[in-house]
Amino acid sequence: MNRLFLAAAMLAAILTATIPFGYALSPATAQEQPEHEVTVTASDEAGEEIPGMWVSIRLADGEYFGSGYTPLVFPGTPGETYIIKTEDYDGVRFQGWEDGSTNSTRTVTLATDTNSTALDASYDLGESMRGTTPITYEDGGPSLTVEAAMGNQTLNIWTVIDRQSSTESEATYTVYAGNYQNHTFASWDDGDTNRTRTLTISENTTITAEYVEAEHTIVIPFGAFDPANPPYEPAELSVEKGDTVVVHNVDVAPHSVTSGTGPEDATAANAFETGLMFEGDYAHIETADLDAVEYDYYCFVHPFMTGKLTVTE
Ligand SMILES: [Cu+2]
Repeated sequence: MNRLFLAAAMLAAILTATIPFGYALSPATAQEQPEHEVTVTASDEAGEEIPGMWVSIRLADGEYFGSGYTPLVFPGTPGETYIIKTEDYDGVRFQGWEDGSTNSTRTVTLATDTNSTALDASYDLGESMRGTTPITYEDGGPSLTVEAAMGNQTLNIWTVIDRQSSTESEATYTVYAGNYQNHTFASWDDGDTNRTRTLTISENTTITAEYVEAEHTIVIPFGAFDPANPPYEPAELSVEKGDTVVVHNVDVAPHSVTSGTGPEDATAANAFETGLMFEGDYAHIETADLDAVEYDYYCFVHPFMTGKLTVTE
């Protein structure tokens, strides 16, 4: 079974079970019962749901509210305005919303006479193919097979193959290798270290993404939702620029690692953001594009949870 579909199905089940009365995404709604449930889904041209598209949400004043992968459900406040932004993902490109609007950033004011809002973003899959390894793009010209391994262990990782062009004798593909649990992408078997790469082939070809254990881990420990308990372990971590930090939520509550000092920070989530992480979830923070400075971070579900990540040259 497709791992992402499975994850999305589980996520949907957890969201349905957890969100309506369990917690709120921001302090603004924490004091109130959520009265209005907002669902953001993604679908392709044929109307098939696409799980795993990244969506972020801000309040009308620009304050960061939260983010996560579709299908995303969040408790909203009637009458409140939310700014919802979709992101393209390699060959998968945003097309428009179910109301016909085509701006990837959408402003929605929640009605006061209904208690749910369903938003659906449609995407053009183009010539792309999404799935878990091993996966083969085969359509006329030379085929490309993507595999993944750590040592001699075969991995089933999330990947996207985007076909740029093809003839009978030659094809050009862009491929992407995602991170997986506590594994981090190291290189392709031909030595290329770009996570996203474009290659032109003239015969059927197999390439393997090679993984290593991530250099650093931040665990969100059991009980982290309680201010009396440690929020992150370690709460302060120093890494070398380029290292990957794996975040693992072992708590029963959903959490995030969001850069910034808190929801009122205008730069919140600008440097890094895991999105909403449920029990058992992993996320990865890539530091190659960060500055060599100290970053504060917090949890957008529980802003009292804070930590520091220091990046050194
Ligand atoms: Cu939290």
